[in-house]
Amino acid sequence: MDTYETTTTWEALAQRVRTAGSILVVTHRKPDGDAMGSCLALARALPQNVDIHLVGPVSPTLRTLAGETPFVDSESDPAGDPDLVILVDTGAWVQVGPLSDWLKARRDRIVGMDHHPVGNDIAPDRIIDTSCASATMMVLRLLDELGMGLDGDGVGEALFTGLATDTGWFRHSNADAAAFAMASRLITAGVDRDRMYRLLEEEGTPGKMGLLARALGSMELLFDGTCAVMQLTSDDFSETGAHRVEVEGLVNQPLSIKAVRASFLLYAEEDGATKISLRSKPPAEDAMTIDVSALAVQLGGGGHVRASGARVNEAIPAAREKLVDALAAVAGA
Ligand SMILES: [Mn+2]
Repeated sequence: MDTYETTTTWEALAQRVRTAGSILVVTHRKPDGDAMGSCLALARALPQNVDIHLVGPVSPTLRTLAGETPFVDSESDPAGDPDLVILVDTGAWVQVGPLSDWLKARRDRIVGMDHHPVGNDIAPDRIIDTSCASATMMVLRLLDELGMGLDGDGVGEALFTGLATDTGWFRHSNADAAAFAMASRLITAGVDRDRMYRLLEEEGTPGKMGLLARALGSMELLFDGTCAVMQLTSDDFSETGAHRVEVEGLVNQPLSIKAVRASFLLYAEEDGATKISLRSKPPAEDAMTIDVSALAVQLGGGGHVRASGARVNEAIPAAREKLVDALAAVAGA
């Protein structure tokens, strides 16, 4: 990994955005609520022609969130030749996947905003702030710098989506005073919290419940019950009729067990590789803390201390062995 730190100022970043004629927004593959919310907020708020290019899959929920705001969901190169590319909610080559060559050819036009601790030198001008609970918090900072604030239809809703989903609806340890202050500002500006909760959390499918049942059924507790490991095979997806994007959130369930300090979900991707979601609890008295971002990096992925992800180019049993080996070094002592 490259040295990953802030290389510009908000003033300079805002100036580059202000003077660009056309803008393309890109984010990590398989966009989550924060990635999508960041892209939508920029497209809805900025006065220029702003295109959004995503590498999917994009969940039905996030499609609903996008509503009338257009976006492209494709592994092909973006169309056109924008003056400026804004890379948001990631800065890692592995996360932008099929867009890598296209981005490399436009390096001097890329600016970045990210709240992850690990990344690459993709955007020469970037702001990295791991204290931000969500990337949408950084987008709001940019909009404030540009003097736009929350003006624009659906901007507040898009920003709220990133904040709410990346904090687990204000339950995770990153839901700090700044996160609540931003939520307060958004709700004061008219964001309908109840409507957002319904839209994001209560419009799921029976298939997702089926996946949850199978994930919980597969759960094993390792290292004196401190680590929960669950898995979902290709058959689990085909037999429940659930889509891969519907695993979101399932990994958090075992954290409700008192002794569990970290939870892991391995699931089979369509190409046979294994995706691993990693979560851990914040520090507590007399309890071990597990930095899952360090584990994820060992497995070729990355993320935050309490929430990370990795993709291993092997089937579940081999990926699981790698995970448990890495875990033994921190939890098995
Ligand atoms: Mn994020």
